[in-house]
Amino acid sequence: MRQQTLAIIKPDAVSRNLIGKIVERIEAEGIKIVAMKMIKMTKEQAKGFYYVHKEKPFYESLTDFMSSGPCVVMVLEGDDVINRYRKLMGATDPAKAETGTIRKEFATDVEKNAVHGSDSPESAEFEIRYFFSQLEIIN
Ligand code: DAT
Ligand code: MG
Repeated sequence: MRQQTLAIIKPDAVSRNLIGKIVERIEAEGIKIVAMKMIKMTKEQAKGFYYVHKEKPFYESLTDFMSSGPCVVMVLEGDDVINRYRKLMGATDPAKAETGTIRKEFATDVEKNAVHGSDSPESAEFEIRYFFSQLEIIN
């Protein structure tokens, strides 16, 4: 089933000049990038994006990190792309991520974990709309 998902190259990966390497991994998987831009979130914008985690102990630290520098946000498209991209990213904690995944290769720790990907069709819809207008997505 053709789907879209929201992907983010997080500030740790952007600051370490890993944009190209991560984009290469996505394209090598046969996943299409249908929207892409660089942004720097404010603390409030990061809190809005991660509102589902607002009760978590790491919410403050996570939203400080996500607003600490530029990110690359992308809309990815393909068959079953939500699960396929989650698999390509690897586990949230890079210490537990499988060999060959983006997080295993590029993430520093459970917070500075290089990339984000939506985890369901509902979150993908919310997250894509959070960053992109319809005009910015190629169809
Ligand atoms: P994912 O990004 O794999 O979907 P998540 O939705 O559970 O993971 O958490 C969102 C982000 O919050 C995650 O990418 C990094 C941070 N995070 C998650 N668990 C954490 C923890 N135990 N300590 C610190 N940061 C954490
Ligand atoms: Mg998540």
